[in-house]
This record gives sequence, structure tokens and C-alpha cells, in this order.
Amino acid sequence: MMSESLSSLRSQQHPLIRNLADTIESVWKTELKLLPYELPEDLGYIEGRLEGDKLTIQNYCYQTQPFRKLHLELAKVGNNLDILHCVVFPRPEYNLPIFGCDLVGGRGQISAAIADLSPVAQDSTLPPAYQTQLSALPSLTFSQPRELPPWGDIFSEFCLFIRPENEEEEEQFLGRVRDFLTVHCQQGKSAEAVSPEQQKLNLAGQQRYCSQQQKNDKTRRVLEKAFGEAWAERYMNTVLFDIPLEISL
Ligand code: BLA
Repeated sequence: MMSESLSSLRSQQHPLIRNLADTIESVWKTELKLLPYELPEDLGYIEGRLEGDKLTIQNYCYQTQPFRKLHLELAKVGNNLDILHCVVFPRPEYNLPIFGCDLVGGRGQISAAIADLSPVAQDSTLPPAYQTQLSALPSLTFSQPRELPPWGDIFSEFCLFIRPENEEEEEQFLGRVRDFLTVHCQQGKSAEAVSPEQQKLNLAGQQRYCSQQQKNDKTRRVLEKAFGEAWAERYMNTVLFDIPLEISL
């Protein structure tokens, strides 16, 4: 019953969202040993109303040894808005960046496609192994690049933020997300724990990432309109961009 409604939400979404969700799960399952990550009880599958339209949210959440939280969220607002949100937070024990991806579209067109491996280091650089591997990827050109908002200073030089113009560009975007995520999973598997002092710095970098993301008014507005201000605040703080307060493990 539950899994039926899950797969049907995906089947109703824009093909790029559907394909990207399948790709993300396939990389995770191929590269990692996934364990469940328990979200607050009432926040796995959610329904609300936004200006008369039904808002449905489906969350999938896991953890692994190197990664504290691998979160994939699919959301649909009536027939107007389809959303994919994905973040992979490493445990602060490791010098690893944060993977993030957001796709927003509606009525057959994706308006925003963003993907990045975002640094958490104080000097805003990615670890050398990421720099080497990401620089080696073929360069891509998109006809409609988009400009990041001011809070987007958390993203790396490799960040893609575009409005894909056709299926070829959608395919290129999807391939790049697969590459980012594969690099991330592979680096995660070979990562070694760092000193307690360095772990604190990594944690501070992750906290900064989350507090910047919480400034995204476009996300907040959709959630506030459907569920109210307090709910949106709780959802952004506990599900989308929860800030780990201390080092676990
Ligand atoms: C943009 N995010 C948006 C937009 C909407 C949402 C409606 C505007 C689309 C547009 O400008 O074309 C809404 N996104 C949501 C909602 C959820 C969501 C409701 O994920 C969840 C329920 N956002 C992220 C992550 C990144 C991100 C992980 O969640 C990046 C890694 C980025 N979203 C992001 C950026 C914009 C955006 C940079 C553009 C913001 C702007 O132009 O001001």
C-alpha cells in the first residue's frame, strides 16, 4: 500500500526528476552499504494543500559508515510543481564535502537544475582528490546558465546551475550528477578519520552550509504556504538541513 503510493508519486513526475531519482538510488545501492536513517516519525510521507493544490512529499533517508545522512526527497504540488531535493552529508570525522542537488519544474519544463559538491573547509576549497577528479570531467556547456542567489556562496567552482533547454541538456545534467555522486561515494569509502580539532572545523563548515541553505526563501515559501510558518521552519531545520550539533560515533 505504502510502496505503491511511493512509486506512483515518482511515476507522475517530470521524466528528468524520475530518472534522476532512479540514478541517485542506483549509485547509492551500487557503491554503499545503506542503513536506514530515521526521520522524525510524522515526516516521512506528508500531504498538505497549497492554494487548493495537493502537496505530496516523499522522503527516502539512509546512513552509511562515512555518511551521516543520505536524503532524497520527491515533492509534487498539484500539476504545477515537481521537486527533487537530495543532500549527502558526511560524518564530520572525515574531510569530505557535501553533495547537494535540487531540481524544480512544472508543466513539462525544469526551471532550475542545480548540483554541487560543496566544500566545508575553512578556506572553501575541496579536498585535493575531489579537485583532481572533478577537473578531469569533460567540460559541459548549457545554453541557459543561471545566476546563484547571494546565499549560494557555499557552492564550489564545479557547481552546475542551469535551466535545461532540451533533452540533450537534461541528459548531460543527469550524467554529471551521476559522476559527482560516484566520486563522492568512492572518496567516502576510502576516507580516514581526522583529528578532533579538524572534526570541529568540518562540523562548523557543515553548520555554515545548512544555515545558508535555510536562507532559500523560494523553498521556505512553498512549505509555508502549504503547511504554515512554524511547520516550514521545523521541516527546514530537522529534515532538509538539520545541523549536527556534535560529533557522533
Ligand atoms: C530554487 N527551490 C528553488 C525554487 C523552488 C524551490 C520553488 C525556485 C525555482 C526557480 O527559481 O526556478 C523549492 N526545493 C524547493 C522545495 C524543496 C526543495 C519546496 O528542495 C523541498 C521540499 N536547494 C536545495 C539544495 C540545493 C538547492 C540541496 O534543497 C542545492 C544544492 C538550491 N534551489 C536551490 C537554488 C535555487 C533553488 C540555488 C535558486 C534560488 C534562487 O534563484 O533564488
